[in-house]
Amino acid sequence: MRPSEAILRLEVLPASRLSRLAGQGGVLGGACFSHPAHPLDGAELPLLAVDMSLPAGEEAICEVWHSPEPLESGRHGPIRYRQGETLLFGCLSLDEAAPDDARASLQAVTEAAYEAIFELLEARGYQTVLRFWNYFPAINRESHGMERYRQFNIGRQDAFLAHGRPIIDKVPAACALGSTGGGLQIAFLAARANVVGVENPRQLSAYHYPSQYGPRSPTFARAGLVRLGGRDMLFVSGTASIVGHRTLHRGDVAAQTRECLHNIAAIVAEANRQTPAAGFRLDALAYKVYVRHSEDMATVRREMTQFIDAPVSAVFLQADVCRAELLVEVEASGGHAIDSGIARVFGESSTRVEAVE
Ligand code: 3EB
Repeated sequence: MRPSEAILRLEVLPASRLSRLAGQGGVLGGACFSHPAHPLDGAELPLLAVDMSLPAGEEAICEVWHSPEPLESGRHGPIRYRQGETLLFGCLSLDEAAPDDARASLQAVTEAAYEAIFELLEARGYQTVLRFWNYFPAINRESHGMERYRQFNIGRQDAFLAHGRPIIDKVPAACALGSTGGGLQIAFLAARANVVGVENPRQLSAYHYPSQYGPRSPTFARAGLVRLGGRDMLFVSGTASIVGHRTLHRGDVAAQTRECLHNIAAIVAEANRQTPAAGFRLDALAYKVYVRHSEDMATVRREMTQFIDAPVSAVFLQADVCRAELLVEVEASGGHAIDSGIARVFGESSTRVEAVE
């Protein structure tokens, strides 16, 4: 199967080449990252413009999801979405406004955002989410006597509960990172298919974290496993230097990067144990790497190069991670087609990578 025919394909491209997508069918949607946020004119497509810095000298970059299914666009409240027969991609940006009750504004806007998403998915007959991406500014700042990431966790969990969704075991893969500016931004990929949650034997499931990390445990699985168009696909959540529920290697970004990758390797092994025929491999995944301090980019890239030891697609971004002592977080996905026509390849800074089948 050529990548253009794969039921789902991830393309990583510079924002300057986005316009060439406009006349092209088959775009579900995606997200672009730059500082400041890149103005996106193709408003017809659900493309999220996220204010997030890249390594010095790198161009604004976009992740775009493609599907060959006949697609149609729609809006539901604040959500822009595009769907085919089996896949739906949506995104929204909401400004924080003080609610008319005692809730923190981020908690309230998060709950409203997730409620809108679940309403849309219920209306369109998409019950399963493969992946959520959550971005909002000042993720580690305190207000209302609580860190904002913890406020976000309350709002997210309340929306799951309000829609009768489970908050343990059968929960979607996700990530939550601090953007440089803008409101709450969420992107999601949903499917008309059964998704199986994958947990990491090295880590306590996040939905069982003890209350020292906040009054509500975060509602996400370590990974989601799905079979679509005859292919097994894996969506690995943001993964950090956490073993059990504890942060390891405080202040040591190289060791934290290695721990992240050990965790992803454990998740991949667990996914392969659950679906032996899938044969997921670390060197066949596409990565997104969030580094807290831009001066640590080179160290993180070096550690990833040594660990993975193969050219893979990897987007590096500067972002705050959801525990103040975490310096790096890595997410990944695989099993879908990957077309990384750009740079961000280990070892070299601008090599063309062939589409991975
Ligand atoms: C962790 O393992 C690191 O709240 O959606 C990773 C992935 C993290 C997703 C989320 C948070 C989330 O707890 C943080």
